[in-house]
Amino acid sequence: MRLLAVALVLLGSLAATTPVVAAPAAETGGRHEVSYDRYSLMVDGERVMLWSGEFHYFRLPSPELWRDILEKIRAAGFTGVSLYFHWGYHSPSPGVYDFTGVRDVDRLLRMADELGLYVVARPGPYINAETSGGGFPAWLKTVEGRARSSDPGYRAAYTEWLGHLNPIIARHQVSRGGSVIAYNVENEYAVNVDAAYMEDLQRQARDAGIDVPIVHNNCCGGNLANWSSGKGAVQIPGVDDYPQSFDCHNPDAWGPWGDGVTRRLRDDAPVYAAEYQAGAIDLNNAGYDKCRELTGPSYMKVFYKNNAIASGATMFGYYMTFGGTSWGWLPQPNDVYTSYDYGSAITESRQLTAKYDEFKRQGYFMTTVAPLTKTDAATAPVPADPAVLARARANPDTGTQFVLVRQADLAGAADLSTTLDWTTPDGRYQVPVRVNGRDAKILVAGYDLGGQRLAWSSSEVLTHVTVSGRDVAVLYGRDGEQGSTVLRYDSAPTVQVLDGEVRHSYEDGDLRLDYRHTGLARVLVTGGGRQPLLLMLGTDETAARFWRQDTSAGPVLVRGASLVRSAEVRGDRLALRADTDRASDVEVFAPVRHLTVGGRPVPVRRTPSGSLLGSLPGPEQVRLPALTNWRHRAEPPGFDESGWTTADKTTTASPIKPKTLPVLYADEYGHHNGNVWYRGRFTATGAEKTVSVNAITGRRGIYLVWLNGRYLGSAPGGTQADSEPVNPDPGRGDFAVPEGLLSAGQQATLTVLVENMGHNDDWTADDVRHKQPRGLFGVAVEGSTAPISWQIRGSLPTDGERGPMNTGGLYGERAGWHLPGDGGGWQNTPGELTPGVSWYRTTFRLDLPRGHDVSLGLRFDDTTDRDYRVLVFVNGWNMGQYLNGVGPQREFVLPAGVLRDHNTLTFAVISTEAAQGDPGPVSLVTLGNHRTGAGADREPRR
Ligand code: IPT
Repeated sequence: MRLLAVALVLLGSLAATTPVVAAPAAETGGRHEVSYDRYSLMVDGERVMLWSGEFHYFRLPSPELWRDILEKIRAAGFTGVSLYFHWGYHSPSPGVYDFTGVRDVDRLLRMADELGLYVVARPGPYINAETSGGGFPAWLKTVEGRARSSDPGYRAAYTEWLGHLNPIIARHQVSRGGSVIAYNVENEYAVNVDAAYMEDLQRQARDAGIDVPIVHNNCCGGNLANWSSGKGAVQIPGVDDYPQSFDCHNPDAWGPWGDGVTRRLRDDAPVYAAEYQAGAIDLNNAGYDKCRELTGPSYMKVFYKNNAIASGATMFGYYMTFGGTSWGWLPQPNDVYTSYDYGSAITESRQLTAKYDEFKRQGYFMTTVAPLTKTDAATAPVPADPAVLARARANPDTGTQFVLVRQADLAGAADLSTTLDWTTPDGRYQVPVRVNGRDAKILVAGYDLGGQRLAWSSSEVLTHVTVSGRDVAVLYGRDGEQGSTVLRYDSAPTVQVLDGEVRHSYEDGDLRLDYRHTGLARVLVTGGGRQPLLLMLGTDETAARFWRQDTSAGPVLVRGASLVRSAEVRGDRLALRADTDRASDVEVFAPVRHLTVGGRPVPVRRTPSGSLLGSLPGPEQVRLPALTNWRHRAEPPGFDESGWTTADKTTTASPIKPKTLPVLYADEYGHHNGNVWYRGRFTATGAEKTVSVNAITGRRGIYLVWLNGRYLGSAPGGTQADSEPVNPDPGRGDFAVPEGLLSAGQQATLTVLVENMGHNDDWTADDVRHKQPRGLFGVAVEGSTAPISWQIRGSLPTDGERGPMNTGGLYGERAGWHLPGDGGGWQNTPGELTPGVSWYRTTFRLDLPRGHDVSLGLRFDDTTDRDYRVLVFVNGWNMGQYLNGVGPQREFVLPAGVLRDHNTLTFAVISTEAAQGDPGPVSLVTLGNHRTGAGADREPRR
């Protein structure tokens, strides 16, 4: 009986830890085995804390800057990135796929490999992500069969996509020497679920050689399908959690959507916080700074730490870590506008924020303290004050304990101080703790910190490294708060306080340090039967000035610089690639005697701390040109050119049928992005009274109407974002026919310009939402029964290197007016705003300091009373749409790569009215300026 039980337990644990991949040993060159159990993922049997940040390559059309973002993510202590892949971004039309240039995801995965960042690959086919169609190509709207199901029409379509993408992902798996450690099928597939479809996605992945664990991000808890068991189940089901919701107008909110504790969904797999809120979409036009406040450091402290200890999760994906730009026609218009900054830790202009610092504090801890990768819930020490809540986990092998302290009332605002009666692995202690409102701490006890034994500390651990046989550790606490740390020694060690005020005492093997957190205190402990320890005791701020980087000689610490991208030990020299946004000290804790930064030697001296200290120059000033010499050109409203397509379809795959025939949905005629021109001809009777138009554009879209060349007016387009009830009369506009404009028997020409702001997503997996049309939905001329014969002219399928989502169907776009190169026809006379489309352009030269990373934006400063909108083209790249007087966005980030030394800036301006003057004033602005080591020699990690 007993034997059997033991055997079963063994079997159970074997099954759970059996590698998912059994790479033959002979072939392993750079290959590694990925496995997992209920605690964590493992690579070659070693536990991994997958602390990853979400990044969307498609929101940064500049591959060289992908590396910048990935380096910033890694430098914050993340061990991984979570990457959506966007089907529609790669596929202009059925059967056509492009993985080159800004769509070169092989290059993206290569970068992650080189940087040693694990990747959770998330290829959809559906991704949501507030992008047009939720990542579906718009041509899918014309495919029969319900999307996100096993319907054959849809299956054929996504089989194409996965057929292209899966092999790319497969060759970058950890099991093949790359860094893809998990594969995410579908996205929050929780309603209208179809298990056969989930199975097929997994089968296709396996058939393509995907052998890493398959995961899913389950939505919203509750009783929705979560794919943890039964048909279609995945190996590691995760949970998406957005406890702060998305109301950025209310940045003081505190968990309106719950306490964000990630549920365990399977006993044999790690707890996976697949998408954990790290910012917010700006649903209600509050501006992203407010979203950054809503999800700021206090929220991160309380919710992230609470979750880590309450759930024991070891797999995390923070959504978003860098949001980026929904350039071109990438936005899903019902939720977002051009900027997808997301209030994230790294801004849209690639700047590091206070949230980045908090990520770093938590990330360094999570990824330094290895016992965190295997913990069970444990009995927590009892705080003397019940208003303080303690929660604990412990590592069953090392005994190390992790105690979360926060206020029992999650929203509590008092400043509480109390004592924990804490039975640690090293004895029972009365540990003083303080938890202010909206703060939380994870305290550690019984931890082998390098060569030291940390009995407990009321300060938090940032990180520690061992340099030349000496431990260097950084602990921190809130500025002004008391802290105590107890370390164990065989005999009384020698304690030297090098900096700050730290009291120390030794009794029964315990070295106790007491101090107030302020600045950066330094204590050197030698003797006592252990290797030396340099202990630095900082505040949130001073702790965040440290950078930890791995080198071939082990991890090193750097203090100072605004970013340390990488570090390499070469003989007795440390080579850093680092940035500065001001002149600053640089201090390194590394087994070296010399320092170079960005390839240049930096004079250093040895400090009493045993570190090397030098100084780094700040950046030079940036001078930007004024934008002058604008030229102008009117777009012909297309009343009489030829080459239009006849629009005469009478059926559509969309479940939403048009109000009048023919079907005028732009997608039916292959025009999937941007503006579309329509021309309808009919024989007039002279009795026409009103032209009634229905057009669907998505939120904030408009359409303009002309009759026989006379401008009749404009109206907001419909959105139809909701599935139920379907609005029968979307985007309705009634335009009076001017007296005498039409005469009996003569041909009348109705011209309509309809904006397509992007496609609905398919969150509800029911087609009613995502197959909602764009373009004209119905047209009726009151007082006439004459048939209207329609023609349409819209976007070309793709704009070469800029891809399928860059360019719409304006006349000027089709003619290439948005592209660099003059082409003739531009006038020096300033343009007035006239109803319809007019084009403006200028050129400018940038002379930015070399060796600097300057982030630039374009700023609109007009008053908001005139009704116009601007498509911003930089060297042909559509960097977004400025809506004068609508929404909060006035600045558009222009990434290097799109920007060059010589630039052509072109505006397509759509105005609904005649108004004085052009869209002025517009200027270039500096959004960040760093002297950078980005371009210095890099050395691949693996
Ligand atoms: C979750 C999606 O998975 C993700 O793609 C993105 O849309 C995110 O939300 C919001 O930015 S959906 C969840 C909020 C129900």
